[in-house]
Parts: sequence; structure tokens; C-alpha cells
Amino acid sequence: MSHPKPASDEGAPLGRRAVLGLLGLGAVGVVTGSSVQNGLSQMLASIQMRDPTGLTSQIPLGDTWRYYSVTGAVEPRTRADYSLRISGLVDQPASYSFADLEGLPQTEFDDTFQCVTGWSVPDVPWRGVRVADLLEAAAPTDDAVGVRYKSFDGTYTVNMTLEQARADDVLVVLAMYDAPVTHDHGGPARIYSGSMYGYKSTKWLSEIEVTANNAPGYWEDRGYPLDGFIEDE
Ligand SMILES: Nc1nc2c(c(=O)[nH]1)N[C@H]1C(S)=C(S)[C@@H](COP(=O)(O)O)O[C@H]1N2
Ligand SMILES: [Mo]
Repeated sequence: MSHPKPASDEGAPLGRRAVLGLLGLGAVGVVTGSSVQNGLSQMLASIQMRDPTGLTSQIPLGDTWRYYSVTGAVEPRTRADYSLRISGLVDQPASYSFADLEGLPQTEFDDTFQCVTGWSVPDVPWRGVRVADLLEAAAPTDDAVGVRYKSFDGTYTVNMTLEQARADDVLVVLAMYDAPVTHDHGGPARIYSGSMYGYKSTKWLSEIEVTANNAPGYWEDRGYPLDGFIEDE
């Protein structure tokens, strides 16, 4: 494995005692099977885990999701209330409702979700609108260099170069597993970038701002690589 080591953890506080308790339950999961593991995964979601010790990544959950939020609880938003702004250095700023996004051409593929801390979930079915299509409609100006993805959690940001954002595997995700993106997974709409580590996939997406630079976002400010491409092992 050649994952870069994160400088920090990926969520809101979870104490050492809780971590050790989960490790005990994780051992039960190994013996009794996947329903216990799914339950554990849900429990981790509900406590918005933080992993200052690195111990939680040792819990033997297998290829299951961990749900991350650097802000703790996020106020859920319905699809009816949802909107996505395309702003910044563009000739055609726009605001898309969820229905607007559903009306655009959809791209679907199965691809692995991989967190930089080492866990991954294989063959996830994704469906959504290519960021490239939204950028083309917005018409970035000549001085545009990057995009900044913002979240309605009010804190999380990530960016890519304009060129990276135009890749075929970068989506505004409207469905995972042929179902609406759940709140825990960053619904109504999140980013997925197939070639990049999970931290590039902003959850609770609210805005794509086209910018004059490629400035570091939340995790890049805390030590994750600016270009988040997944390294071969
Ligand atoms: N808004 C927001 N988006 C986020 C994060 C976050 O904390 N807040 N964590 C990132 C990281 S590090 C990972 S690995 C994935 C986790 O996605 P999941 O919670 O659907 O498993 O979300 C990414 N997007
Ligand atoms: Mo991550």
C-alpha cells in the first residue's frame, strides 16, 4: 500500500474509550457475519466518527462505507429544497434545481470508492451529471484555472483544476445504487471523482465556483495532496 498518510482525522470527535469499544464489537462482526458489520457501520455513521488514533481503521468492517463529516451533524435538505449554483469566472452563472439536474443527460458507471485512509468500497453504481457538462454550459472565462466545490455543511471545500473537473468520471451524483443519494452519503447531490481519493468527492454539494487559481481546500490545507489521484499499489 502506498497511500499517503493523512495529517489528520476525518470527522467529529470520538473518544478513545468508544474506539476501543467498537474494536471489541468489530471482533464480534468477524465471527457473526455481515449484518453485524452493517450495524456497526450504521453506528459509526450515527456518531459521526473521528479517528485521532487511527484505531477505527483497524475495525474489521470489510468493504463497507464509513460516513464522514468534518462538521458533525448536517441539516438535511430535501430534493425540493435543493439547488446547485455554478458561479465565479463564468459567462453564464446558473442555479439548478434537483429537477433541472435530473433533466440533463445522465452518466452511469460502476466504480470503486477509495478513501485515502485505506478503506474502499468496490463496484459502486453511480449516476449523475458530468461536471464537464455543467462547466460547458457555464462557459468559463479565459482566466479560469480551477473549480471549488462547496458544501451546504458550511465548511467543507475541495478544488480541482478546470482540466481535472472536465474528466469523464467526475459527476454531480444524483443516485447511488440506483437510489437517491442518502443524507449520510451527502445527498441530495454529491461529487464523485473516479480517479481520485474520496476526499475530492464533496458531500452535500451546494456550489461549484470557477476560480482563477487552484487553491487548497479543507483537507488539502491539512496535508492531503492537492491533486488527489489514486496511486497504484
Ligand atoms: N461535506 C463533506 N464532504 C466530504 C467529507 C466531509 O467530511 N464533508 N469527507 C470526504 C472524505 S475524506 C471521504 S472518504 C468521503 C466519504 O464519503 P461517505 O461519507 O459517503 O462514505 O466524503 C468526502 N466528502
Ligand atoms: Mo477520506
